[in-house]
Amino acid sequence: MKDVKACLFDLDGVIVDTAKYHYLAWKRLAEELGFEFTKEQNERLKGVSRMKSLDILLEIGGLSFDDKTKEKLAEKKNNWYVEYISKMDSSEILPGVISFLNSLKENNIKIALGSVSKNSKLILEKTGITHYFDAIIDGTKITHAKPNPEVFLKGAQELNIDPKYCVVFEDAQAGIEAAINAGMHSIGVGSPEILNKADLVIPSFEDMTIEKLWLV
Ligand code: B16
Ligand code: MG
Repeated sequence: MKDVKACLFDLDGVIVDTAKYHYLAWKRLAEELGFEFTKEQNERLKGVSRMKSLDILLEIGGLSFDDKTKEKLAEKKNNWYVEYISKMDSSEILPGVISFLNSLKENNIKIALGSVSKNSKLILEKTGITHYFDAIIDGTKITHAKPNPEVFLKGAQELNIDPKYCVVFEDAQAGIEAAINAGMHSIGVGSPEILNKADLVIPSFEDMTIEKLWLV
């Protein structure tokens, strides 16, 4: 599509690899609760909200708790996670991202964040890229998780751009579905097998150019 007016970016797995810090914090919680949590099992938590992630973790451990205890456990995990991401810096931005953001600016294409993470602003601040974003929609602004299109529709609304001129970058299947549900174009970042519903899949931003936006 030649007339792309905005690009909306997922955060974890697209701009930075915070999945490793989520994993460390969930693993620490699992160990405290007396069970093991593997890297393979962590795949199930990618792109999933914090409370839904906790439900999956507890299901893996064969445990169940009341809502109040679950809130406390999620808070404990989040405190550890925040401790890890507070040490992040610009070196953790995934390869090719900055150069692509710069070319969007040069081409007057708007930039928005569409992440379910409630810690998005802290991550953008620590990695020094907040100024690139014309709109930031994160977990604090939405009530429905992906594949619900809310996060991307709110982004387009804040930018005042029709969804049909928007392109979403996502690493999770649910995120690509959210883009489709929003009536937007999508580019998957990662494996074509997992992201088969996307209009185009790139292995990383090192392979991304403005011209590729015309292909979606
Ligand atoms: P928080 P994204 C998602 O970020 C992560 O992929 C997911 O693993 C995490 O549980 C979720 O954010 C919530 O994060 O606990 O920081 O609110 O991929 O939507 O950028
Ligand atoms: Mg993601």
